[in-house]
Amino acid sequence: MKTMRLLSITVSCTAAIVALLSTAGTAQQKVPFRGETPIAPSGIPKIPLPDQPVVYDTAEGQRIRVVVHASGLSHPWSLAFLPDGTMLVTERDGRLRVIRNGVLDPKAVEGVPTIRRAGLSGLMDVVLHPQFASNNFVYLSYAKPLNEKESATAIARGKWNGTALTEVKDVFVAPAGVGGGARMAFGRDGTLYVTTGGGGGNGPQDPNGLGGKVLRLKDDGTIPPDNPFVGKPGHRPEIFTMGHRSSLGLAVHPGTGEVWQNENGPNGGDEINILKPGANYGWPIISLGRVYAGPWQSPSGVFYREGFEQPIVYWTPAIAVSGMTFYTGDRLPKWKGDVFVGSLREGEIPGTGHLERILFNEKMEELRRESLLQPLRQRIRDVRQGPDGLLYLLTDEDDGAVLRIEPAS
Ligand SMILES: [Ca+2]
Repeated sequence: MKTMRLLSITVSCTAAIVALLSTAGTAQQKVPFRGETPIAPSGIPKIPLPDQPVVYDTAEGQRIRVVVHASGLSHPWSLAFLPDGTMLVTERDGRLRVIRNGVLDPKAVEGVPTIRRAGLSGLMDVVLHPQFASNNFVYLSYAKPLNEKESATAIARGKWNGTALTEVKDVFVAPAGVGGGARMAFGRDGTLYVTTGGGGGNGPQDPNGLGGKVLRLKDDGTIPPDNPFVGKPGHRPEIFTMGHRSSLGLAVHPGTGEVWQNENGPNGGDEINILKPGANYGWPIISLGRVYAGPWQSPSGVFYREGFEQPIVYWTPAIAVSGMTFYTGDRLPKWKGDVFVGSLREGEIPGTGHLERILFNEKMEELRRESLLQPLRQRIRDVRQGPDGLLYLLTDEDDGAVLRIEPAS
């Protein structure tokens, strides 16, 4: 009798839960889509950057002051510091700009190749040769128009003469159609690492194509003989790692010399990876995120498969990772050794870009993660350490700026 009553209570409870779930199911908000992607909501308005420095308390007790170092840039993408402290900044539309002592030169640098602006790519990264002091080489990554319709990721190298780039030539041009974010970094051995976007489809898993890869080149654009796939049939010898979606950050660990890369998932599944020669990082077979329309990217929610590397850090929801740097300076001592990553927007919501700080232990396992500068509501495209030991950020906006983070006390 008692059992019967218990059973009947269980049955009615179950019925109630089922009823509740189905009500909840029909009560979800319907949001507008463009194709397979929900249209981003616009409820958080843009706000101008403050005209006075802003002071923030942060988690480790590192009190900071955020200063607008320079403004008037159009969608700045990357920056590089010359030995004398002069800053070179790329603008996505194809201009290279100079900032001296916080003053933006109104004239763009001459010598930049013709780029094609498409989607979010155009003129992208700027890096100096490791021996810049003696050879003055500056490298630019960009979307190169090949003909009226086609373009490809290219790397141009020129000589900085103090005001302009001279003797500019392409040292590398990818096959037509290879595009996306082209971040560059020189490794300790003097080789140049370059990211390529994965595009749609299975390209990142194709060892005979250059989309969705990290490439490793010599400083003249030729192929280092010790690249992992040199001499392997059906494999492009430029490839260092594969299985990447949309890489926007690349930085060399100051202690180990390993190359760290970050990439964007779609709706979640942003990653930081440590690159190992010849390794496969999984896209689009495995991912820790969802596709924009909702389902998991990995079939049946399989997040791990033999033969694929897993990230050391991941984000779900996505923060739209961008530029990345290790902080090694003394001016912000409580942040020494931490990784900083720019965020363009969080959780698919515009107006939520910020800077993330990640604290690791000695084994490079994550201990803490902090979101910084959210009140500014800026898309943070890049973050770099200046020769003065301060952090410099780029905001990816129509009226883009260089922000400086300095100690507040
Ligand atoms: Ca991955």
